[in-house]
Amino acid sequence: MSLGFIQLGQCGNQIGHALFDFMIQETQMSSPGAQALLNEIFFFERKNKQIAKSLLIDMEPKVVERCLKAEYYDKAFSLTKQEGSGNNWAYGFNNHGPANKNAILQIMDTLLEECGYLESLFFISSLAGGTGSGLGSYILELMADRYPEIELFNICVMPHLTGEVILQSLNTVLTIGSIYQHSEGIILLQNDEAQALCNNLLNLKSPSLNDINQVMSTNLASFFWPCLTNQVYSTFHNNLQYVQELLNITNNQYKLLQLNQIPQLPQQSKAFQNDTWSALEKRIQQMVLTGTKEYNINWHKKGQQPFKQLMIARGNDVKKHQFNWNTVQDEHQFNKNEKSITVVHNSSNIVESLNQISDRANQMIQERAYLYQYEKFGVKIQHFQESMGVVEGIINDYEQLIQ
Ligand SMILES: Nc1nc2c(ncn2[C@@H]2O[C@H](COP(=O)(O)OP(=O)(O)OP(=O)(O)O)[C@@H](O)[C@H]2O)c(=O)[nH]1
Ligand SMILES: [Mg+2]
Repeated sequence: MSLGFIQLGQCGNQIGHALFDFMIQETQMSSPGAQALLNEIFFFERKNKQIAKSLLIDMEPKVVERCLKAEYYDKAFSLTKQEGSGNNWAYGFNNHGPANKNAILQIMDTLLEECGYLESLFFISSLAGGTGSGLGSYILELMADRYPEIELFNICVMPHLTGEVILQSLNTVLTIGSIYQHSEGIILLQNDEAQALCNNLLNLKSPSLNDINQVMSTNLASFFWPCLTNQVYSTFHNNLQYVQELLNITNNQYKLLQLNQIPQLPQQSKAFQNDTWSALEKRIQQMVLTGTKEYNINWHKKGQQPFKQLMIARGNDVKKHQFNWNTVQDEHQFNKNEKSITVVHNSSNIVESLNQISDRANQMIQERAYLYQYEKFGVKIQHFQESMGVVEGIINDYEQLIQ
């Protein structure tokens, strides 16, 4: 098993960096088996050094330079320029894309040569900026065409819905409109949710971007962390077949995935965790069914079964519990939690935030607000209308699932 990443733009690079940092830290508390699997799946070895199978791409140098201070990243797998995309999808896609196409293919070829093969590539970026969203969409298309044998997935950060960047809804619609065709699955992370989680569960009154990234990267790592089936030192096996598992919960029509992990506790409270497996299981299932979070679980609503889901339970005595949903089990106490559960789910409750974004974008398109900034870089009104069509189609498909 071999998984690669492409970290794009400010957000993608910061979250990718936090993810790799977290996984390396977690190895200090894990079995030799998990370490061996982690090294095989996410790193390759060069001269006794572990190097992350990750490309670092941004059109500004600052964030990538900071990432490269970590010893597991290699400068040869990075690409930066001096000018970002100014929160403009069109500039990222139509200018930075073609201008950097050959350089990107070259670093990808070098990565493949060094690590042998990749089963899958995960693109990490925000939906609202210009580089991660626009250049990211361009590279996804390029990879789909050039490396059809690699399964492509996205990890996308949705903007705060209160609106921080004026162009965010337009960029989001253009990105989803573009990547939905080529991506096998899109894991959506929400800035608003991560922030509320910091406020309500981690006692962080005004969380920094770093705190938010910590939450997001830990949640991602709870999916990516290997699960051991075989403890015999020479024959470690991972029973989490990432790509297959994700393909099992998506299809051509339904590709939007959400990630929940419980419990979310401040470090100092972890020693006092006394949840039973059935209590944790009940909580996370109710969260998934009702689209609520650990800090506001709705126990009164019956909720809606997800289209499909994957559950991963980690911790003490996990194999003694009979889970209702099909569950991958691992005895590792992930992130110092005695017990924890992660669910990756494909659910219709995603339409709420999607509707908000699409309404705002629709209004801007109707009023032709800011569209001239995109026209300058080759994205015309028809392109917006097509992307809106894709997004409305997705919303419509998910609404069909609601009973
Ligand atoms: N969670 C999280 N969100 C971020 C981070 N950095 C930026 N964002 C969000 O990402 C969006 C802006 O996108 P960026 O990733 O900064 O943009 P970019 O891809 O670098 O593109 P340009 O700067 O326009 O070239 C906003 O919604 C920010 O809230 C981060 O480190 N973590
Ligand atoms: Mg940027």
